[in-house]
Amino acid sequence: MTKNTPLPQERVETHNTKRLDALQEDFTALGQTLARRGINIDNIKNKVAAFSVAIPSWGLATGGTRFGRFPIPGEPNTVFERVADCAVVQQLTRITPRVSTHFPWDTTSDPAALREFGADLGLGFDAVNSNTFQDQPGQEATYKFGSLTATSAKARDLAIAHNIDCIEVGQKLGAEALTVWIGDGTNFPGQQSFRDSFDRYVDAMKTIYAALPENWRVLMEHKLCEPAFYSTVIADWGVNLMAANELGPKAQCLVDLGHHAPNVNIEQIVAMLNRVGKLGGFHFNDSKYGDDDLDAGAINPHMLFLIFNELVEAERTNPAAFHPAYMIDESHNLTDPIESLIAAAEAIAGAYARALLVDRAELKASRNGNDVMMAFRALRTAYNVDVSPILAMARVEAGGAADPVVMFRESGYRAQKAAERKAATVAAGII
Ligand SMILES: [Mn+2]
Repeated sequence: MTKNTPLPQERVETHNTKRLDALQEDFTALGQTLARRGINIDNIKNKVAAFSVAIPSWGLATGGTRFGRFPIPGEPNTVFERVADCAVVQQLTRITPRVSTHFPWDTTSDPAALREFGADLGLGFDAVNSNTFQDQPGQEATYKFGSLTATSAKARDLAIAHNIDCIEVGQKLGAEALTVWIGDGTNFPGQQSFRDSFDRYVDAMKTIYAALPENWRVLMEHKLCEPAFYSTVIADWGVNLMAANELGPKAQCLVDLGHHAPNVNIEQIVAMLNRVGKLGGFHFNDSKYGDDDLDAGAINPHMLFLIFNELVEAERTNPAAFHPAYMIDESHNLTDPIESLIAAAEAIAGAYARALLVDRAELKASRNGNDVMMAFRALRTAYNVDVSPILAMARVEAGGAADPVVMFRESGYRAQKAAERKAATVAAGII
């Protein structure tokens, strides 16, 4: 239990008390259904209770597109306010105990105080994210034509130094990983040599890699396109894996669900990266067209399930080597970010719970016997289960809310913050 909760915990208890009888009934009924399949519902609930996913500090403010942004009253303006909002998500869901920070957006003069502020609210700090995709005021060299892959040695050195700074701040926060995503690429055929750009990336990353503390990892995130639209230096998992292999064991690949070409089989990528020990982590979101950063599970919950099916299988195959960093990476343009993060955390945990319900023995036997329909049914039977009573029971037992979005609305938190916090400035669209 945390020392401080952003919402009065008694209100959560009152909310839960009203819903406990119905929840117990639903949980018992589902337990009986699962027992007929030889599954102990408490085992699944315990695994779900042990599951966690980090939330990104930047996900607490209203997102936007290059066409504009529509801030809501009461959204956070400082990293401390963002962490405070993260604590609300954690209090109500109990599966988001860590915050992933982003620099320089989260720069503070006192990282130790930020760490203490988080700890007081029951929050730790996950991977730190560097930002070399935009120039900062007064920056000595521009990233306009690239950062870690720039032809300008000055720009490369600046980008390297920034990543090393991120590691140092991350250590003060108690983080153990650096996430690197670069926007580097080209918009015109001929603009740069694909090969030289990649060489410069690997060279730059070697310096960053050498600065990693012993217990740290660097998570390298690929992305097909945007902001560069002709070519991207780290465009796909194959190129990313090449780089990670050149760097060493502490370099792993990060899979953001929106960073692939349409219809790419992401669950297969998961299986292959895990096979070579390079599956570093995930950025969960959903997409319809590209890097849409829509809420996880909102568009294609089945894909999320299939990804977790691979993750559960990977963990069973080699539990000692399995520790992917999970983070939600969404842009909340229309909803209250706290509500979206709550819903996403639930969708992610739900996909995990369903994947735990897959009859692995049946699946394996069907595969070996080339019984295609039964192999498919092993997955589909698990996917069709409504696991919400398991999620709710795990949450309530941990002190979270039976219905976290409703509880959040009942709390009046946003209205209270709207009165306390200064209004965010409206960001004009830049097309
Ligand atoms: Mn991402």
